[in-house]
Amino acid sequence: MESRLKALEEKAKSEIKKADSIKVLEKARIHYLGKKGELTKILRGMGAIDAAERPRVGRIANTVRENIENELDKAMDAIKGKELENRLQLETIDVTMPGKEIKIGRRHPLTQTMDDLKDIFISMGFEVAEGPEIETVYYNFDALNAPKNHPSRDMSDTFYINENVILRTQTSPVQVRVMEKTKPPIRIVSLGRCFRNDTPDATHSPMFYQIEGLVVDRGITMGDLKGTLEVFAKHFFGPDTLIKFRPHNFPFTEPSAEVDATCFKCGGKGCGVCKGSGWMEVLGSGMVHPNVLRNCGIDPEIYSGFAFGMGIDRLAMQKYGIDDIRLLFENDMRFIDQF
Ligand code: 2NM
Repeated sequence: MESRLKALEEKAKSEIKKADSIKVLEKARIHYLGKKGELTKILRGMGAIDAAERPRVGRIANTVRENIENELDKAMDAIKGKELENRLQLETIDVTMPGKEIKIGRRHPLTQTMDDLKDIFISMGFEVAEGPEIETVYYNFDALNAPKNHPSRDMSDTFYINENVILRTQTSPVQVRVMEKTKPPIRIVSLGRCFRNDTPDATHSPMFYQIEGLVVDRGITMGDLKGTLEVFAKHFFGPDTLIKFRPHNFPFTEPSAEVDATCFKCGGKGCGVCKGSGWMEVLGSGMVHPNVLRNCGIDPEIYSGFAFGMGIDRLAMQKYGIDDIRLLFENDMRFIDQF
């Protein structure tokens, strides 16, 4: 029995030495020392040997068990150390490697322009009003004093959903809605999408952005209009900007004027942006027509007002030197990333 125990110890030790994983070691532990393992099998034969011999053989058996356990623990430590080393090697981070670029979004040039416009007009005491993009013919045309035969009302110019419902062609219906339910003083700007049945080219898009402003109170004059637009132009295009009024005609204002600003690029000397004239056409404006006030329940004998409107796309194009409106709506990151 003694020799069988010694042989078992040698066999176990050599097997443990060859083990290269924790799993193999666990198997060996069960195989040699487990409840139904090799050592137990040998010890079952204890009954057959001399009672006097038993304590000695028992001690040898214990030593064999301890020796095998020690070998197993040593081997386990070694393998764990090696596995840790391997993992450290595999998971090493090279801090000198260039990092992965995380793309951060930015505001679209139109959004930037709208935020600038809102800041300027809010600083002058205006509030921002909103309204639907799908409008009725009444709010888009009739209430604004547009005659029934006005060319802008034609199917070829405006997107009709049905006889009475259209995609708004300007944001003035928002002003009408505010005037209907607000007693003056009124000071609002409305910004948003508008739609016209235009074939896209460098300067036309069937969907575009407008900002319109409206002030209604007692004693509002063309002087207030001019002062307001001058402050706007200096803030938006630069402090040396001058503006000039040219007579024009709109159904919703009387008198009406188009407004030019000195070219922000050349300051009025004449350049490519202003096509040599020194001036850029920037907006339309006028004194709100008495019929429009009346349509909205405001007495034109007591109140007067001014209004103006401009294309936000055009302003953004002038400011950022963009020569094709379609670029604004293609969502090409190579373009948008430049602003
Ligand atoms: C423009 C030009 C001139 C305008 C008029 C009104 C309203 F509702 F008060 F009648 N809102 N916006 C207006 C006036 C718009 O856009 C070129």
